[in-house]
Amino acid sequence: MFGKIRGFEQVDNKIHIEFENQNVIVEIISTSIINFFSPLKREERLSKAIEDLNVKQCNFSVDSKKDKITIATDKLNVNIFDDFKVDIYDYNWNILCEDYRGDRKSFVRRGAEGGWDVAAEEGHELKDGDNELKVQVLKKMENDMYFYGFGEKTGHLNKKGYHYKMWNTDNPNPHVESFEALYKSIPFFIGLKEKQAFGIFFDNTFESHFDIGKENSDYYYFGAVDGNLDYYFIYGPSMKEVLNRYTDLTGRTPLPQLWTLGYQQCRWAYVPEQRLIEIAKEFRNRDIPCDALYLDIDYMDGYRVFTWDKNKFPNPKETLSELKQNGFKVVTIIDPGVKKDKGYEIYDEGIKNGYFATDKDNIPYVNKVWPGDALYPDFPNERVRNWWAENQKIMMDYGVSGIWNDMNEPASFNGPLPDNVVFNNDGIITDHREMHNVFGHYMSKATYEGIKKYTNKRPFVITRACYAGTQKYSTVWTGDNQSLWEHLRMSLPMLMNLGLSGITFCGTDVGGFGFDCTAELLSRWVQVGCFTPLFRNHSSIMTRDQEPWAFDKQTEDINRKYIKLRYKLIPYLYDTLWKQKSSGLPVIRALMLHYQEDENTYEINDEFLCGENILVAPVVEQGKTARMIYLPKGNNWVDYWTKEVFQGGEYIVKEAPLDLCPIYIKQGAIIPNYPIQNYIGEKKIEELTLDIYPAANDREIKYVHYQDDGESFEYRKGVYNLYEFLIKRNDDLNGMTITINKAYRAYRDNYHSFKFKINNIKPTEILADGRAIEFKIVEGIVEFVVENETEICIK
Ligand code: MIG
Repeated sequence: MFGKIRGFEQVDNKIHIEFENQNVIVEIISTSIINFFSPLKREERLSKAIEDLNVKQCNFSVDSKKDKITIATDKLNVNIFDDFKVDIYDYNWNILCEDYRGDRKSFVRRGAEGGWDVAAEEGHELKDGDNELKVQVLKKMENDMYFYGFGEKTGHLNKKGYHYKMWNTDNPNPHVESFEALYKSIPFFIGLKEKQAFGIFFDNTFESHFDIGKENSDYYYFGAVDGNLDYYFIYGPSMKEVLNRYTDLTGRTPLPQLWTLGYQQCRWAYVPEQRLIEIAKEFRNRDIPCDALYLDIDYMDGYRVFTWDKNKFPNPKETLSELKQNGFKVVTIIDPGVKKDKGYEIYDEGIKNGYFATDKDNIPYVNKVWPGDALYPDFPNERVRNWWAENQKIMMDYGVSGIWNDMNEPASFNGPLPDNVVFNNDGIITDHREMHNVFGHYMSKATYEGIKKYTNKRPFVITRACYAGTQKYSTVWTGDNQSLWEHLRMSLPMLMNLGLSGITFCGTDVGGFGFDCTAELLSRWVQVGCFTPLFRNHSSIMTRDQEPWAFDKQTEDINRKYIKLRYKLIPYLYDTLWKQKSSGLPVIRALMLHYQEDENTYEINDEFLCGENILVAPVVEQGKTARMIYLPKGNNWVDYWTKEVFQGGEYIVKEAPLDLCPIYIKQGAIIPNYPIQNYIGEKKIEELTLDIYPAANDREIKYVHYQDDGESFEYRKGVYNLYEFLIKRNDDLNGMTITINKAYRAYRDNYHSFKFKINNIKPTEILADGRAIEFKIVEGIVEFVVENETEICIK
């Protein structure tokens, strides 16, 4: 297709290559990131995911030998051949990513000759050959490769052998392994080959496909039905570095408000207001912490967005403010579909100003969603986003604390919108094929910016559809799962892969959305939710009640236990999110992100790390009360419940009765804890607890704790505190020294004291700044409190 190389020219960090039939630009973004671009549709890249391309000037060389062009940075070597074949090597010329030279050739699929029509008539879905893609890149598959990322996909952690489609899809059927697409499209993956990792970000918003050796195991390919050839090769060699670089390109999750890490309760539908208030009361009466309640579509007046049904909510402002006094924030759903209804302000304004997507004849396009006939705001257009941002003020003025964006794939009651619906992409007239996958992204962006402008607090937006980069604006949930064990199981690899795709703040509907939950399933699901950044129980209209108390006492107790554990862990989660701002590492992590050298971790679907130091191995099967757990190699692990120490690199069997979720703390970790509160901010936190798991052989452990006001943007001006805790084992390995360093202090509130809880030690004496202090031993854990002392010596 490209033909022979005719010549090249280097302009700054770009190498323009002229091929017989097509021009190409190879851009050196940094020593480890290279962009490969060919303007098959448009002259420019016009990325929707990357807002500020951060080019890091670096030394590189370009050479041309008779059949190839060779580019070398300090980290990578790239050979480019005729037909734009590209081979990428590490610095030592180990191949990382090699273009496939053969033809696309599918595995044999027998049966196409006969029986086809009949089988289809019976309702079987038959694969009708392979996708012909306008843009496509084929890479050679090696036997020992592993593939992760791809955003929100069903199935297992390792995606080798499967085919996925990037086309935001609202499919209400139970999500199963054979689904190629769900609500989100993140055309990014991480490949792991001989322990070296690289990433490929194929920045194309059209329907795209990733076939990871399903069509044929000799190659994998990615491609799209239209658009430019535009992909970034991102070198590691560690997965952590790949993720760091990918999120440097597409952005990271900003610090959320602290309360958003609390427990959240949702249901379709908490109406009328008495029901909402009743739910709030139940939480407080039953001593179950909760920070947020949700209102689903029925709070609106005839599903008109930005309105309230005055019968169900005669006085929303007062109701919300009353709830707020008891620590409940209310999050309301806002769908994109605007009801076609003369006299309804949002509709009238939209029509007057041309804010809606149109058909090819420039007539506002109408489809059916909840309010009946409805129109779709043209979110890719900045004017429309500004208008939508302004509308957020309506909800903020009512006292709403966050906005939940649903149906923004965009979905309709008649399937996907036609290809030729017209959008105005910030000045470029284009169509639905190009804007579909970024519709939700732009809706979240508008929502984020509006909330930010009108509250000056960190916006809480939750979206169902997204594209690469949406993490800058919104948290996500994984849509309409069901109360099925299979869906609890599947949520773990799905969340881990979302994390490996730059989505830090995510969660599933705890307990399952559709179908009826059981007591046992909710008990196990809350044990997972406790560790997911978004911890929200949600269920559909007409399904069985699913609140923490909806079953029996045992289930309620289990919910309380894990929701309370969550509130203890709030500072740990918040620190993890703060660290993520520079590392790009998510909260939910696949094990190999930290244990890339340990191949046993590459296919673990049912364990995950919450941050760096907590390994969670939940039970995800009905009736099971014991399970096998793999503890990764490289350090020891401490059973959170029994404090028993295990060596990494081994499989163990753990008994796990219904109220127990197996949790292991990395030896050497310091986990900060808050006291349990009914909601974030209920208590002024004057004492921070440090739960410490010292390792005999760790000479030095350091943990940095971050503190700020938990809601404003003042931290961006430097208004926060940092505390450094440094633990050194003494030479004889019996005792240790803990140093407390208030490393940075600009935020007014400060802890008055620190409570230390140290596991697995037996001290004879503890000195704080040279003075002997009292300590207790509670259930084998050494406990003591210090105030202004900075050096603690444990003997
Ligand atoms: O399919 O607003 O995923 O969370 O409760 C119905 C009603 C539309 C889909 C969302 C779900 C929400 C529901 N919505």
